[in-house]
Amino acid sequence: MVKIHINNREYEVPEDITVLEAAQKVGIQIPTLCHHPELEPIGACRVCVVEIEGSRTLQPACTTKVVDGMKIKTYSDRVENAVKFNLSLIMANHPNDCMYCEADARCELKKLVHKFDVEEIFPKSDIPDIFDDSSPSIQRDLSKCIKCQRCVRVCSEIQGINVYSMIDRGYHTLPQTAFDAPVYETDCISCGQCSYICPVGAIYETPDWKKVLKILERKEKILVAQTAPSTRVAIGEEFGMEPGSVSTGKMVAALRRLGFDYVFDTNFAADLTIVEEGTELIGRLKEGGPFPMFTSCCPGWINLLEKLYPEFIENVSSAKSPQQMMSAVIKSYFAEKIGVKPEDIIIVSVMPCTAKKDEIKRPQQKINDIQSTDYVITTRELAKLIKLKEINFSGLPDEEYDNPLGASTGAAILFGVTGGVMEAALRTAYEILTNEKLPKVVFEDVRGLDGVKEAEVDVKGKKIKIAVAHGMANVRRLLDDLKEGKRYYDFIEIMACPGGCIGGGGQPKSLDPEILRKRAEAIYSLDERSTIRRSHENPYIKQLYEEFLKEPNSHLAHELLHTYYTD
Ligand code: HC0
Ligand code: SF4
Repeated sequence: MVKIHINNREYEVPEDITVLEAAQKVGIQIPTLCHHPELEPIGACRVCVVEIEGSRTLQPACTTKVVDGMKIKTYSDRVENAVKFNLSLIMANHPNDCMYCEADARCELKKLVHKFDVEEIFPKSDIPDIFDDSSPSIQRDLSKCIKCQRCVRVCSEIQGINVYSMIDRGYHTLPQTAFDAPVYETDCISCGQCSYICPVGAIYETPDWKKVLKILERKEKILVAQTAPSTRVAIGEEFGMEPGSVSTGKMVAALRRLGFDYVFDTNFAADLTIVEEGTELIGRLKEGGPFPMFTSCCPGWINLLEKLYPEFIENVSSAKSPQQMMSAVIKSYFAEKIGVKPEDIIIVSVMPCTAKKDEIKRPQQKINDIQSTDYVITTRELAKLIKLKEINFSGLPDEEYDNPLGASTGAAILFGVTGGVMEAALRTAYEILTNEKLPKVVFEDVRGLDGVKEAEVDVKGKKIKIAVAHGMANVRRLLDDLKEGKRYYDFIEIMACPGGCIGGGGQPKSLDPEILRKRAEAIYSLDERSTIRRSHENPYIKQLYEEFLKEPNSHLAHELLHTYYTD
């Protein structure tokens, strides 16, 4: 520990942390822009400058380490003037079109400009005119870019993809793709982490909320919504609720107020996925491979597979993702039940993920030439629609999903967090393989936020080696080891985003370093509170097989619920 003074008060803080971290620990806020708790600090924006006794110049708090006896001032006329000056330099290259900006009230620059009452000292200059709408998942409007480099860093440090680098120097510098290629033509996997971390409106999810608003207002067809597992533990943050709050019932009520005729739960299809994918795993265990078998539900991972690791294509489960299984079931089984044609139904899914916008366009997932899911909006986009329609989210009653596609188990909710698909699959596979009840449903080894987790599961004497990886940089290290024969597993779960879907690129933005842990805890509490915790025990899944699909991996199940990948 070291003793330091901040604003004339003495504090004891751990050594080897930065001035910014020390200030945050003792409850003193220092403004930041380029800083993000998940990324290496670079001190680029100079908005976090502080006075340090003995130093002639102001120092960036994010890159300056504390030393014993250090005397720091986070607030003084000199600091305030410097922050204002640095913000007005940023404003000189930034348009004032906030009315049209996708960043909305989430814009970190706007908040600081208001807070510091920044005036425009410099005339506007050099605002680049680069707009990229090549991707179904993300759009880039570089006129808004403030050169914080968060997108560059998250794509390389956390995702290991390296789509962007800073091109040109000084005020002309911009995060660009190699040869200025449209982002969709690069190695981009559509994970949207760059849109999640962008402090302004320079990168954002492709705004499908506009199309959804139109179809809600026209109301020409039967409108069906489905909501992904992890949306319910995050959407409340958009309405000022504590991180980790569970708002399932309010989200369902809000979707009804918006005008959806039916609100179904993607969790139902997560249970269905477990039955289909678990059957596939059992088949491979009996027939001897191919191993490792990989999960297939994360579309960011499938993009990585097809673009950069095609040698593993035959290892990936053929099961479609729950989103796509759900829409296939809605436009077949459910359409039949209510006596309408599939083309009379519009399905909007609410996902924490931008890659899901890309997934629905996969040509091999069309059924009878019809796209299964019509639109995907992110958790952030749903919140925007709720705000636009002036629905009082926190005041809504808790409502239930519609049935038969609204009921799910504790296993299904686990899909929203890293390790959850594995845990859910093991609960079912173990019981089918052994014909015995699992002694304990919780698999601690696959829980937690470590980048790669591994375990050995004993299924009546047969040892199954499993691994779980999330955050693409971790995933790539694992895949590279597999390629070189350094590791062996039977079954591997992969999620592109840090933490799994709870950390998806379309989730509410947060600078809270604990955010993933809080959302994960909410997911585990939902599993604990469930009366049924094994996917194959979901009574509506049993009914779906009895009435329609007949049995897992049946011919019809293959037609509707399975797919293939291409390189
Ligand atoms: Fe996920 Fe999913 S769990 S990918 O993270 O499998 O997006 O939450 O909806 O499809 O169920 C995202 C979340 C889903 C799907 C499910 C899977
Ligand atoms: Fe990189 Fe993901 Fe952004 Fe694509 S969407 S540029 S892979 S962070």
